[in-house]
Amino acid sequence: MSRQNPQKARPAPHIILDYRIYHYHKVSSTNKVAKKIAKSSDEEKVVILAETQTHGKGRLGRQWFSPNGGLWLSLMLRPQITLREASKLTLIASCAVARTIDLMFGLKTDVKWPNDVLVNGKKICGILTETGTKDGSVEFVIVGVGINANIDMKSFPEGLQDTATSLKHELGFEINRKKLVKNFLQSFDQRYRRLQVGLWSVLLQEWKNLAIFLGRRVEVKSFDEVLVGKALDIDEDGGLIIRLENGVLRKVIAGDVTLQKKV
Ligand code: BT5
Repeated sequence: MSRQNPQKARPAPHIILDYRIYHYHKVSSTNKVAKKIAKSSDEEKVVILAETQTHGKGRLGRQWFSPNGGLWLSLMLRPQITLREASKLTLIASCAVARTIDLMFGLKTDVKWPNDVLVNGKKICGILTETGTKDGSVEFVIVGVGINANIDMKSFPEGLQDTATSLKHELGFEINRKKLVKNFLQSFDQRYRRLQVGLWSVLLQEWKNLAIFLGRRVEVKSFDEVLVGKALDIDEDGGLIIRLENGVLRKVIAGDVTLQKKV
């Protein structure tokens, strides 16, 4: 993959479909760079790609480990959606990553609500969707996608050794990241276009088909609450519906899901 040196001005873009891709050597966070562009221009379908991030972000202020060899990118889009619908972009991006990994490498992938793609039960990709609003309407959406591509297991911090994996580790060889970007963008764009023409229910069904935790007993940490119950469904807004042990149904809009062993 060709590299751009760090520089203040934007590097020359590569074009894939109608996305303009700006490839940086090192940034703090691709989401942060994409957000700056969103706020200072009326461009859209901009992709910020970086070889490494010094302050890669997860949800809720968590850190995202982003060494060389991974695929760290953010899509900046201006969809006609409400704030409540922004999570739909996380779900379609997860499907696009899962299908791309499956088609390119034959690896079986699962998705975990709300923003993970797993291989062999371990996190290979995380997605961070952020929105910018003006007068209550969505002005832009940043979909940040981190895929552990050519990363050696031994380079992951100790805390991630048991929960994370990489394509290199699963396959035993280094993959072509340029092809991965291209295939992911094609896959994402196909779904993004379907979303824009009202095919959300088809897209949601695709995501559900990849979600192995549905129908299983889960623990959900949501804000200050810990809920245990059966993960029943994902509703039209992308919220998780669980049936608690006392039979009560609850909808969760944000949180972390862990599969429980006992049924
Ligand atoms: C996420 O958050 O999974 C969202 C990750 C989004 C990263 C992309 S990279 C490009 C773009 N630019 C950014 O700055 N971010 C996006 P969350 O569900 O909160 O998970 C975060 C947790 O995952 C951390 O607290 C760690 O436990 C774990 N983690 C950190 N780095 C990881 C990695 N490389 N692989 C797997 N797990 C990781």
